[in-house]
Amino acid sequence: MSLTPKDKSAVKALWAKVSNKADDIGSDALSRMLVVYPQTKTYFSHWKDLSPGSAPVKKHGQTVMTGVADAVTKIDDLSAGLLNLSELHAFTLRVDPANFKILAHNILVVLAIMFPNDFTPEAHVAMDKFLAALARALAEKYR
Ligand code: HNI
Repeated sequence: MSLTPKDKSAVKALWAKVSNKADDIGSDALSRMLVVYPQTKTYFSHWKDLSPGSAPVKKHGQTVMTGVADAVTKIDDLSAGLLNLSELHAFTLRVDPANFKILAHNILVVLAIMFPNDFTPEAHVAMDKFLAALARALAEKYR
C-alpha cells in the first residue's frame, strides 16, 4: 500500500508534533520491543543492560529515531533514501527483516500512548503505512 499525498502530509504533521520527544519515543519503543518480543534481544547481546530504559536502550532508541526522522525527509523515495541503512542491516548486522515490523508496531503503540490527542485515526493510518513502507525499504537489500 503506497502513501497518498494526504498520508504523507499527515505523517509530516504528526512528526512535527512529536519529533522533539523522539528520544523518549525511541527509548520506550525499544524497551517494549525487547520485553514483549524477547527474540529481538539476540541482536543486542553485546549490551550490558537490556532492561527497559537502560543506558544502551536509550542510546540506541535515539539512533533508531534519527533513522526514522531521516526517513520522514525521504518519504517520497524510501527505497533510495534508506539504501545504505538497508545494506547495513542486511549484510553487516544480519537482522531478520521480520523485526522491522515488530519495531514499527512498538513505535505506533508508543505514539498512541504519548500523544493520544494527536494520534487521530487519520494520523494512525498514515503513520502505520509510513512505518510499513519504512520496513519494506529496510528489507529491500535482502534479495
Ligand atoms: Ni537498526 C543500527 C536504524 C530497526 C538492529 N539501526 C542502526 C543504526 C540506525 C538504525 C540509524 C545505526 C547505523 C550506523 O551505525 O550507521 N533500525 C533503524 C531503523 C529501524 C531499525 C530506522 C526501523 C524502524 N534495527 C532495527 C531492528 C533491529 C535493529 C528491528 C533488531 C531487532 N540496528 C540494529 C543493530 C544495530 C543497528 C543490532 C547496531 C547497533 C549496535 O550498537 O550494535
